[in-house]
Amino acid sequence: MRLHRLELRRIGLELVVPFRTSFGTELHRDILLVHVTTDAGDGWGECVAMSAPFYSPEFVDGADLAIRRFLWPMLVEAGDIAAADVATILEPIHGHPMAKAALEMAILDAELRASGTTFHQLLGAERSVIPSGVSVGIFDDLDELLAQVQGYVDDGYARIKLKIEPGWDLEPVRLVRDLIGPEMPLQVDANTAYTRTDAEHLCRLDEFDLLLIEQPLPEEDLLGHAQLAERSSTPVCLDESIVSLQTAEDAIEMGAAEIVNIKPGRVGGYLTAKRIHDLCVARDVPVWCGGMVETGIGRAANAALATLPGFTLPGDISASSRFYARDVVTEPITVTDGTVSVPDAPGLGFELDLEFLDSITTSTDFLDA
Ligand code: SMG
Ligand code: MG
Repeated sequence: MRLHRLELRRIGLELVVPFRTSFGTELHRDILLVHVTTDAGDGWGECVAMSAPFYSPEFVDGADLAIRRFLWPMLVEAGDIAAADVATILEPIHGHPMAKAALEMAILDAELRASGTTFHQLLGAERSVIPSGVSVGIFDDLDELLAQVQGYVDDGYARIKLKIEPGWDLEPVRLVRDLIGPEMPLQVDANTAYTRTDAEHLCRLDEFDLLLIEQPLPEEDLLGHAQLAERSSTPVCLDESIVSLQTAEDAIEMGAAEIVNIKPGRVGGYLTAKRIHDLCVARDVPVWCGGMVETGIGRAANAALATLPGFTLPGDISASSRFYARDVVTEPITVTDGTVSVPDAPGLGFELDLEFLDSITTSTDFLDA
């Protein structure tokens, strides 16, 4: 297809509750949406870069600039392209996977809509529902944490993930395990907050029968994760460290990733995410789909991705209402009996609520091809 125009649209959304992790607190989201118009129709993508570079080096203003200055011009220059070509065309640009992923996503959405195909049909997956997990932030006090967790249990989520950091780990995990009982799947995510010297302390989490511990150490520290994986009976899962197919392969080879969290934005797009899935299946490494506090745009695509057979663990694909009072899509993501239904509309699976979208738009800019 030939690209005609790119719309860069920024929207502002408030979270229903502050979301605190080991690297900061999110209260308000400044989200970049990209909308491509092509000779075959149009499509939308959501950039998962956060406002500030605390989760990864990318941030929303930087992604916006990278798209304007480099990525969009390269795609235009390439002429007649398919979604499957995007990653290769953009390969000369180092980094910026979230910016690249947003563009690939919009082009993929346009391509699928044009052919009347759903994303999960393209993937060839057979499930129509996927298990839904919820990610729970850090709180000032334990009672507040327990009240939130109880609320999510009542909502029917299939698994709970607790954010941890030094000083907020063994005690909250113990109390939540007591609250939810021994059967309910529970996991933790440190977002790189520990160091190798904490290995002995982290092994004390073993008694809580966790599904996994996610990214305890800095993203570059593959060896430290491999050493921890040797010592601890809780499986070590990598999130921030997995930035490409290559890093996934190396981490698995080194024993640093017993489980992989796949986030399409972090690896440069949904098509690379699928390749990482395939690699993990071949290596017998379980995967699950991570979340970046997406709107229903990103969540719809994530739900389709998670229908692939290697996604054997519940993902961070919670209901729209987990973070947002109102979603930008006409059919918000909902959780029923611990599952999310995979959207069935052509394209990535969402329809936008344009009236609402306009009301939360903070800026719009157009780039012609
Ligand atoms: O989208 O449900 C969600 C949030 C899941 O915890 C989540 N994401 O490290 O996995 C992670 C974090 C990254 C974003 S935190 C602002
Ligand atoms: Mg994580």
